[in-house]
Order: sequence, then structure tokens, then C-alpha cells
Amino acid sequence: LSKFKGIIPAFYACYEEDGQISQERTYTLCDYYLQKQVQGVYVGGSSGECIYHNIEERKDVLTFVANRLKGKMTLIAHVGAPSTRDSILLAEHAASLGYDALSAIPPIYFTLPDHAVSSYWNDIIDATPLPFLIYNIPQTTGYTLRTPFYKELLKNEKVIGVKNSSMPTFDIERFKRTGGQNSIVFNGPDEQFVAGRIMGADGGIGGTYGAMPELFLMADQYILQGKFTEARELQSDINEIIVALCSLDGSMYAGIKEVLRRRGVNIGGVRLPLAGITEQDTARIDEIISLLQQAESRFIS
Ligand code: HMN
Repeated sequence: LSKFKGIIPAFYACYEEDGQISQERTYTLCDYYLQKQVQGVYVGGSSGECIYHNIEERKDVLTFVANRLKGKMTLIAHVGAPSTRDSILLAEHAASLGYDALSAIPPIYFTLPDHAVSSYWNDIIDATPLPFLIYNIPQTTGYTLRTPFYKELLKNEKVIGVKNSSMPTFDIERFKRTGGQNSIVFNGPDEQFVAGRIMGADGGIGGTYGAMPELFLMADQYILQGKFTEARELQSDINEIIVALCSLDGSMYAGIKEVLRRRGVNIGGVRLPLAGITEQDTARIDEIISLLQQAESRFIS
């Protein structure tokens, strides 16, 4: 399980100018993460705009990332989809490409009872030999993973842990306690990465890491070294950047992609209905870049 820790950026969707999934730009983003020396990538999740892709597109993204990064870092495939059938197709595809683990949100749209949620996850798990990370993200799915139910799910030994995006860090402590030291918990909310790590998370999977991988890698180092004051101060600088990204007129992902583009990593825009950046955002992006530079010069030697 040692490959499931550290800083794992949630991989962004990479598009051509006409909005098609871009193989070349996906490779560009892969190379950027290789160079930054992150632990791994989480492919096809919320930040990967999976909800706006058809199954063929999602398979393509999984393929492109594996082509470039297989054997070089930890690869986790998010295979959550509206139907079990589609999730299984994605899971089989990820397994054939050599992904290290699968992950999925609970069923979306209809509110289903726990036994149906359990069947959904277990059907995906049964489809391949890969380990599985539950993805708890109540703010987008409307479904909250409860500790007793998590305990039930852990009876399937392929369930290795949970990527937890609920806001209370208390949940991280409870999931870690429930699963024990041989289970994995990933922190989801980037705004409290440091707190999540202190409460027991083994690492983080995050949607804003791509804009500032060095800062999150340093925050993780501070935790490992017990430098909690530095970690807290760095988290506070990171949060200034996240708050600025979240207050753009366009979507946060459009803002992150603009930051990356200005830093030489062009992965295109976002897919509608996500909003692109607006004219007013241009000045705000300048501010975000200067916040990034300040934090980097303060914390990265
Ligand atoms: C993913 O699945 O792509 C992300 O890792 C999800 C992740 O937990 C993000 N949450 C949401 O998008 C709701 C956060 O990293 C989030 O982007 C960040 O905390 C900024 O609010």
C-alpha cells in the first residue's frame, strides 16, 4: 500500500482548441507531473470533468495517461459513472492498462439505499483484480458515507480505503480509525490538506494541486518532518490562492488551466456547461500568479 500516499493531483481534462479530448495535451500534462515528481495521478474524477465525457472519451483519457506514465508513478482510475454497466467497462479498461487502483463515487441522481450503493461498488470491484478506493464526496453526490457502512464495505478485502472530500476532518480520523493502519485515507478538500494529514490522512488527492504542485509537496514534507507551524503558514498561503481561484467569474478549473497556460503548460479550456474565464478574470489571474510567486519564494528554496 506504500504507493498510496503523498501528493496525487486530480488529473485535468485536456482539450484541443475545438474542445475534443487532446492526446498531445494529455501528454503535456503527464510530463509536467513527472517533472514535478508527484506521487501519482487520479484520472477521470471531478477535476477530470468525467461527468461531461462519454465512455469512449473517458477510455481514451485513461489510455493516454497510461501510455505516458505507467510504471513511473501511481495511477488511480476513477470509474464512477451513472450506470454500473459503464463503470464496469471503464474498470475493465483501466485494469487492462495496468492501473494501480480503481475508485468511484457512489451512484448519482437517484437517491439509492445503502444495499444498492454497496452492490454498485462491489460490482465494480468484482470486475477486476484491482484494489479499490471509495470516493466520498457528499457536496456533489448528495450521498454521505457513514462509518458503520464503511466498516461493512471494508469486509471486501479489495477495498483499501477512501478518498474523502467531505469537509469535516473528523471524518478522516473516523475512517482511518475504522479501517486501521492497513487502510488508506486520502484528504479531498485542498483547503485543509494540512489538517487532514494531521488527523490521519496518508496523503491527498486534490483538484488544485496542478496549479501549485510544489506548494503541496512542501506542505506534505513539513508534515512528515513534524514542522507544523510551517505547514500551517503554507496552508494559509495556499488558501489565499484557492479562494482567489474559486472567486473567478469562470469556473475554478478554467482559472487553473489559464494559470497553467501562462506557465507554459497549455491543456486547453473547459467543457460546457463549465464556464470559461471572462475578461474580468484576466486581472484576477494576474493576482493569482503573483500570490503563487510569493508563496513559492517564501516556501520553496
Ligand atoms: C477530483 O475528484 O477530481 C478531486 O480530487 C476532488 C477534490 O476533492 C476537489 N473537490 C471538489 O472538486 C468538490 C478538491 O480538491 C477541490 O477542488 C479543492 O478543495 C478546491 O475547493
